Amino acid sequence: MALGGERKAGHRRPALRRGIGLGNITSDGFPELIAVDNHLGSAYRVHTLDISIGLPLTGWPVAQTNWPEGLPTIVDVNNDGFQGVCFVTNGGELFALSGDGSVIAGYPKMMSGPSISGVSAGDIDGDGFYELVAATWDGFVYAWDTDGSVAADRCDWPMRGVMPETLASIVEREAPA
Ligand SMILES: [Ca+2]
Ligand SMILES: [Ca+2]
Ligand SMILES: [Ca+2]
Repeated sequence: MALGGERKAGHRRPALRRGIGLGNITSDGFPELIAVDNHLGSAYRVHTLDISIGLPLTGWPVAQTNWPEGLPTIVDVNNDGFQGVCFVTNGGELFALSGDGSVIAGYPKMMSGPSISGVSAGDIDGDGFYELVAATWDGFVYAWDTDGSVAADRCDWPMRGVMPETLASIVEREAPA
């Protein structure tokens, strides 16, 4: 699997140690794997891998100024029918990227300090729209409204507690030949 880049002596293993997300951010019927990558002393990136062809989507990986941290969450925050890639950074940002790698309008959201929590998505106030939730090192928990409507037939994907190796084996088994 090419996702996550090469491993260099003295560097932490990038990307997959922080977990990966799974979602169809292009709505072509085939899911992408999404991972954040924060090499020490190197580029900070967010990756996608289209598992139908085994290649990154056009426009990816997306470079970041700050370290992307925590697990990415894949959810349609602007209700255009396409899932977006949501993640936090050690610069106190919460980003939402569209399938072409561009930043979705209204993002990033800013927090008071670095965040390594990852992002959770859920309808925490029961209004039928997702909220995004993240926490900071300095002890705050943030929640933002989104325009993404919650529906029974949707399958947004906040990955939690799944070992990357386990998911990789599932994807390998299920991917089209
Ligand atoms: Ca896709
Ligand atoms: Ca969207
Ligand atoms: Ca809500």
